[in-house]
Amino acid sequence: KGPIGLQVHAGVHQKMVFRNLEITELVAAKPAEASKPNVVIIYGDDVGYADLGCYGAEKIPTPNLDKLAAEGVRFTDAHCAAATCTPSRYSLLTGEMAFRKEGTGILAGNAKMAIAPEQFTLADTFQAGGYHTGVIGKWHLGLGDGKTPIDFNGEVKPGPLEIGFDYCFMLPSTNDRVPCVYLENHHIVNLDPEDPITVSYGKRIPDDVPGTKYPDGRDNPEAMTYYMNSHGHNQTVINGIGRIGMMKGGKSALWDDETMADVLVEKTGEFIARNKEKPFFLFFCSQDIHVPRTPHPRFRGKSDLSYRGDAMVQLDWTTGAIMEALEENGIADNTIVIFSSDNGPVYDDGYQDGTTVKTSSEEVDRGHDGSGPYRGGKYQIYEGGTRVPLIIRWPQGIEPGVSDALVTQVDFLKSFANHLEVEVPADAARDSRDYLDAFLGKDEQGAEVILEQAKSVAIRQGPWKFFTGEAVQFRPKGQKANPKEKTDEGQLFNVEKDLMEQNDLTEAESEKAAELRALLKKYRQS
Ligand code: NG6
Ligand code: CA
Repeated sequence: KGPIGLQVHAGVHQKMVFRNLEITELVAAKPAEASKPNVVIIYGDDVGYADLGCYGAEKIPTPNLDKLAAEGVRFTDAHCAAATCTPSRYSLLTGEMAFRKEGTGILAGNAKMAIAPEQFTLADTFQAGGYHTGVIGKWHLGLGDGKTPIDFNGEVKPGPLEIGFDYCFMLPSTNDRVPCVYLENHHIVNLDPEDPITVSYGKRIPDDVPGTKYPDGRDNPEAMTYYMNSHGHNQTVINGIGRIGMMKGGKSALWDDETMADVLVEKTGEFIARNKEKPFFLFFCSQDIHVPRTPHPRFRGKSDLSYRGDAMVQLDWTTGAIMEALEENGIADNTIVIFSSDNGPVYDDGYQDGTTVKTSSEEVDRGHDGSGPYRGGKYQIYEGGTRVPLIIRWPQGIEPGVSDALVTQVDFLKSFANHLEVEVPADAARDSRDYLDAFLGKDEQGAEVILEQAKSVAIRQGPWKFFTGEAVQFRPKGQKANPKEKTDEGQLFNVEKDLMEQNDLTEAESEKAAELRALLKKYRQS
């Protein structure tokens, strides 16, 4: 039984009935109680462990994030579920590791929704707990049912509203993929019906209506005036930036890359003001610092790096602006604010944006290493791929501090569900466990084991880490594979003593290796 007398354990049917109950009315007049703090997740994109000052960055000023950390718990061994975006977000929202489900790899901009409407999600958890729920920013989890093509000119669904969110304002996919327009609830914002959108991944779109097609970087590289691509990203050119995928039409609806952070912050301010009287859950997904990095001109030159560092300064500003909105509405102290990232850092991810890269497996930008002392980054099974910043601030419920507890975002769902006394359907969220005490800084231990996904899957247990197979999912042009990065026998590292995962201990610690091999196999098959 939930706190307001509702049960949500019998799957689809009950869930639908539950959704039809118009939960917003039930709780509308009730301000958030201590037992029901608002929850805001500020989710960075490709933000590495050491891209924040409070995690060691020296070339990127992040005063707002540092303040958040000083007032909350800063985690040193927190993980996203996967080393790329779609699987990581899938796992956070469903409490299930993405390797268990097809169609959860990096998705195209017209891919079908990775989460099925009948799946129970983190958003459902909050709805069932009497919260109003919203998602603002980058989505990248697909849209539509896959049976009929997504109709970007009509009702775009199923989408977030069909999996537990009451409101959405978002980029349908990513900032480097078409369509380059905002979606609010079921409709593209500012779309002129006389200029419909066509989207294609694969086949070129015929240029049959004069004036509706954008340049294609493959025919007109000179159109890529913002900066050139380095790999991929040379199809439709919008705002001088080459994108992945083809699009025509929708001119009046196009986003402006440099004001994206401002737009998302504005929408967030409105969401917070609208919902300040009721408990709410907001999943705020910044496009920063994913490519193309296009910080507003007021942030240019504000880091000692280039676009990448400046985009991080913009994300820090965004965080400060969201905190300010909570303050202005008088709810900052009873809001759990969570800052984290969907995967580790990457430097050249497809554009020549001035991020300097040393072509080895350990990349750095002008001496700035976004994964700090850890090995690797985005696309990689090494710690840099999934060990990300995690800061949780909640003045009414958390003592500030630093925690070395081992935690993973896949555990958010059950942790909040138990806190809100929401029953999760038996077959849902099977990788999620209740570690709320660890998230609130009250348990220094955290999880006994966690899984980390890249191309393969790794298991972490205390200082130990074991994985088999290919360690690196994608290498930028010019980066050679190191034969040691692929092993069928598996590799065992002690990530506390050997932060750079250099000394494979499968032989020296053969018992531990055998134990973890068996445990990993069990998890993968369960
Ligand atoms: C890759 C893109 C990369 C980025 C990534 C997804 C190329 C060559 N590379 O396929 O630029 O978009 O997908 O990033 O196109 S993520 O953070 O959303 O997972
Ligand atoms: Ca990402």
